[in-house]
Amino acid sequence: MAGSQRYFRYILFAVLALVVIFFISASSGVGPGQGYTQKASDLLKGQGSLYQGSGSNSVPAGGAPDAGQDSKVGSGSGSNGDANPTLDSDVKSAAAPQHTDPSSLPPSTNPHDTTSPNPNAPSLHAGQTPPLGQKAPGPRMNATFVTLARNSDVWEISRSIRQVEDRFNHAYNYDWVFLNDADFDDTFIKVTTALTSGKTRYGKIASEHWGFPSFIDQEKARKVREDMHERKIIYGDSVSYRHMCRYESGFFFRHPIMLEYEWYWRVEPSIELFCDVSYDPFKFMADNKKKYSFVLSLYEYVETIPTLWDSVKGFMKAHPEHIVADNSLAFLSDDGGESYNHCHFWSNFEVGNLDWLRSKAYVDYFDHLDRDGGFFYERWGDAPVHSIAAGLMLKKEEIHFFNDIAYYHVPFTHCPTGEQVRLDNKCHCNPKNNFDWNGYSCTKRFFEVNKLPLPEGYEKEQ
Ligand SMILES: Nc1nc2c(ncn2[C@@H]2O[C@H](COP(=O)(O)OP(=O)(O)O)[C@@H](O)[C@H]2O)c(=O)[nH]1
Ligand SMILES: [Mg+2]
Repeated sequence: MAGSQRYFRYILFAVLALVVIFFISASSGVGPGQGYTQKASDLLKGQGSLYQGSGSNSVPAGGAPDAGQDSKVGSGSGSNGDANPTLDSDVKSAAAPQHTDPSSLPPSTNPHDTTSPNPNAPSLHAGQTPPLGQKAPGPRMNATFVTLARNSDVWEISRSIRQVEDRFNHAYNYDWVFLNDADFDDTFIKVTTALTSGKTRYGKIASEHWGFPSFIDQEKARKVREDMHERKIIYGDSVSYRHMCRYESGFFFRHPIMLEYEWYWRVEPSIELFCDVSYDPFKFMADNKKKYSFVLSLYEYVETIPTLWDSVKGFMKAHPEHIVADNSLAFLSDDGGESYNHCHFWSNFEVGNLDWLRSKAYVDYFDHLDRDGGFFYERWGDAPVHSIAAGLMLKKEEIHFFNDIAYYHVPFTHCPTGEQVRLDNKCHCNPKNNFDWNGYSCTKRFFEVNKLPLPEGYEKEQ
């Protein structure tokens, strides 16, 4: 009896030892984003459902919730026609949104801390993207990809999705929201659902968000389109392009489906991603208190926005309370705000914070611009509209340049500066095509305004 008790004690001891070894190895395992994961999981304790409060019961300004094909659920998970669906269980485990409160993080004092790639952050070591089929460890943000598209864009958006999935999302499985002013057809839904690893959702845009507001003089708008057509201004005669720009400027973040999220990554048809994204950009944004980001910047085509800055000045006068002290006015203007230098972040790529776009400051700004009519009497693009907002209403350090996200949208390429970054991230872009240090880019100005050190090796890539 004494002998069998001894054996029992040995076995108990061995089991305990195994449990201890398991916990030690689990907590010291090396994986992408490991440092962040540890820190964030502490922060996440007790905050799991905060994101639900980000407006999911609201309706968009100006009316009833959007009608249409909300929430067709992809990834073979069946479909759900509710306007505010609950996540089904297998999707939930893959993409369970969680909320990190960035304000609880200590402020950074080192400029490198908030650059990407960050040479001081061991957790962001490149080249560690999990192999296809393997999930990245750690929490997920309450985030989604978002694409505005027509049914005819299906094959072009498929190319984009495939690249985003292969380079990043296969390991993270974030949701993907598709928005359209018409009903999505079966082919679009079938093909895009098959390509994405997270949940897909399809929303129809409310007609009041995609049309002429009542205060627009149709005759005046028509004459402008004719004139722009004569002057061969790109998309100058297009009504739908104007609706698109206005929608991206003022409404996509208020679509009922988008109200459920805190972060978005905008993806357009026919883009390319040339490098692995070996960490979670949403989490990077949250952890570093970023609200808006870009990969390419350039000068806007002046003919499309002749009076945009006048309208912005009107807004600044009417709402001085929305202009933050430590802003990026110097990125937008060379004369202290008298005139616009036309620099803007190219908004076909954006990773940003939806709560900021839904803030009173941004909505007041959009409403002011909208009333001035330039979306129809000129051809204001959402890129300068977003950029000016970010430049005036965000603190400098809340805007982020992702050097390590390599990107192409016709006709410009952002290929990361620095050979090691490109090798680590398995990039296939030619650094000679990088637009950043070209005279038509505003990226160098962004670095100057923010007093950031230029990325290593930029001189060789000018
Ligand atoms: N649903 C819908 N999407 C549109 C329409 N026009 C453009 N888009 C989308 O809006 C985004 C910008 O349009 P795009 O043609 O790429 O403009 P560009 O990048 O400025 O040349 C893309 O995601 C398009 O798919 C439209 O009339 N309806
Ligand atoms: Mg495009």
